[in-house]
Amino acid sequence: MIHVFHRWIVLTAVVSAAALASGCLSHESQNASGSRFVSGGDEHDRMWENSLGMPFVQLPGMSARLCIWETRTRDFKAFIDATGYDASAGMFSYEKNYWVDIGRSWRDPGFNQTWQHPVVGVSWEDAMAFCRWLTETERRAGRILPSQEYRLPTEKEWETAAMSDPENKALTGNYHPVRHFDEFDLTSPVGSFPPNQLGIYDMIGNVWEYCLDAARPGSTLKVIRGGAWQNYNGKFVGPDVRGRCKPDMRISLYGFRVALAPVDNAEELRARATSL
Ligand SMILES: [Ca+2]
Repeated sequence: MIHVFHRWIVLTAVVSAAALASGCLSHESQNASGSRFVSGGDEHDRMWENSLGMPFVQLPGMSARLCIWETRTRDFKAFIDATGYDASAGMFSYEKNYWVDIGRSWRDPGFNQTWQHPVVGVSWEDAMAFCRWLTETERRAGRILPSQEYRLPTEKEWETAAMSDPENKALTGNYHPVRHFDEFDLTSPVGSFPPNQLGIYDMIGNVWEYCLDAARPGSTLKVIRGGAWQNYNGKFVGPDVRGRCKPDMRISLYGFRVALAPVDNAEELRARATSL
């Protein structure tokens, strides 16, 4: 049984004052390093890829599959191109030591992103809209069954993925640029760091990841997990770190990861999430 000690980080408005004060963005460009699959043996055999080239693995003991990558800019662009969905307004970006809304969006979050980087500056609601579109698209194409759907992972699913590898609890991932723990000053292309034992990447850092669940009983706030590229220690980044956010919040620290699961399972979990 996985024991998780949740460290709460309140991120209801933007981010904590400490996190804001600690941030320092540069504007260096980054090249896509290419993504690495787990290859060979059982790990490779149980990988499944959807129409956008998003690979999924089965979560042990659960009915859901989870994408091994955070959702990329290329994935979100496919959604925008197909639907005309407007995710352009109200995004907070880090400008000269302040988090402000100066009209940036996921396309231009204030630093260079390739199509292989995780999308940032999209809200929980945007992520849910992406999942609904992908579900409808792949059902029509026969890629998934009518009894399956894409959605955000529940916390239980996210924790199963993040905590599956005790050795991977160490702070190996993309986080704070000033401390130079890693080679990336900002976001990194998905899959740039070693995967955990399930073959899943970037559960630690890079971007905070939305979960399906409400932050607490009766709350409209949503759960975010794992920390992001700007965070720098165990208080703000790691597989057991938990934060909360408004569902319409857009900021260049937040992104998301997608699960594919049976509809019945999703409805049950969604009902549980909204009734908490
Ligand atoms: Ca992450």
